[in-house]
Amino acid sequence: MSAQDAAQIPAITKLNLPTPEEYQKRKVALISGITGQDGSYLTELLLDKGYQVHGIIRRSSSFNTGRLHHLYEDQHERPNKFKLHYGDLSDSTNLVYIIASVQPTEIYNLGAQSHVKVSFEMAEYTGDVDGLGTLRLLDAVRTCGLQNHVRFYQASTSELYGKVVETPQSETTPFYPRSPYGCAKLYAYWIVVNYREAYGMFACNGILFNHESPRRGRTFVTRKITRAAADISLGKQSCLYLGNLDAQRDWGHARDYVEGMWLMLQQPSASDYVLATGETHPVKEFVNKSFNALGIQLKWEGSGVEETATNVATGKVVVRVDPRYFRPAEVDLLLGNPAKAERVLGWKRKVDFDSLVAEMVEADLKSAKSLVEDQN
Ligand code: NDP
Ligand code: GDR
Repeated sequence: MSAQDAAQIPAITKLNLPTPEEYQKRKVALISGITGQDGSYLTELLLDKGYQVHGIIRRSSSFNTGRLHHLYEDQHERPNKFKLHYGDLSDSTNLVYIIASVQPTEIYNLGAQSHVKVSFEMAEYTGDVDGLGTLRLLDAVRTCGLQNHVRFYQASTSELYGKVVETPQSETTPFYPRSPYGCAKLYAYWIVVNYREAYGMFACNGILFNHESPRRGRTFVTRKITRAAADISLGKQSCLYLGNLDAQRDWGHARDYVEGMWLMLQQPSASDYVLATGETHPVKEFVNKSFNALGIQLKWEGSGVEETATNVATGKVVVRVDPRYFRPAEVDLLLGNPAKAERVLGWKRKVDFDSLVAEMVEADLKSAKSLVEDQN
């Protein structure tokens, strides 16, 4: 048996496929995690580029398509361009069914339990969805006989670096994850590399450093800060409680990063790339900049769990530390080196740290004001 024969598993769905080159001429994307921050920006990008976009959404008793609302309405005008399918990364049969019916040319695996702190409380679930979920999606591609036809993007993460081994962190920096989330994503990273090497799949890891936006989930630190700062400036909230203020992150804008994801799948061959800004900032700096953007100057006092920030104008304490938000193991410092992506993909982030903070604060102030108006 040749190595190529050994790599084949029987395709349960007999598709009448053209050659990979012919197949790739169609532009059909399938996105897991389409309802998340990155999913919504990526959908906009791909629709603008003329793709037909399919997304996997979870059934929920509450509304989970808010970030897609503006695109979904458009669907009535372009019904063949954008379609959502119920599914879950824990359900293999469902993934096979979706891939067989959509026949995507590109798959973006963005679906994940993506909160690091939550992963300590839901470790097994996070391992199942973030780690094994990636395997299920890759195997669904093979089961459909599409392993030579589909291009696959995996949402890998700077959390793989975890404990600081070297900075700046690049594609060659050793991994040392520090959470169940990081460990699950480590499995996903390597299974992507393995399927590329074993089966010749066009599969890429984008090792993305933190990226934020006004659409960022509300429990991640940046959005938690900008929302609270806006509410405090309007007198709707008195104090913001945070965990580790000294952690340093390399924060970029999500819209810039989804462009890098797409670029990775347009290359002649598959590889792994870091996307980062090359700058790092402590959480405390994000707090200061957010309040400053609203005209509030802070005075910091104390240290550790006793540390507080007072609004200089009012004398009121507006930021306190709550150990509830500390993690059992922390990632102290992330600083990425995006040189490979800049050189090979021609990718460069456009939005800098100050503009990111300003955009997020402005958006949260606007929505806080409109809520106040609605209540009046
Ligand atoms: P979000 O948390 O905003 O979105 C996560 C998405 O995954 C949501 O659509 C969510 O659905 C979906 N999801 C969760 N569980 C499942 C499941 N069991 N099956 C299918 N879908 C599921 O994350 P981001 O958009 O910020 O990040 C996108 C990806 O990139 C994630 O994999 C994340 O781990 C990774 N990443 C993010 C970085 C960042 O800074 N944002 C940096 C590096 C990597 P629902 O809306 O129903 O909850
Ligand atoms: P992170 O993002 O863990 O880097 O993962 P998060 O915004 O949650 O934390 C960043 C840093 O801020 C510290 N922190 C707090 N964090 C939260 N969420 N809430 C707080 O109150 C708080 N106070 C301080 C944290 O300890 C941490 O050091 C994000 C996610 O998007 C992952 O999916 C992604 O893989 C990585 O970024 C890259």
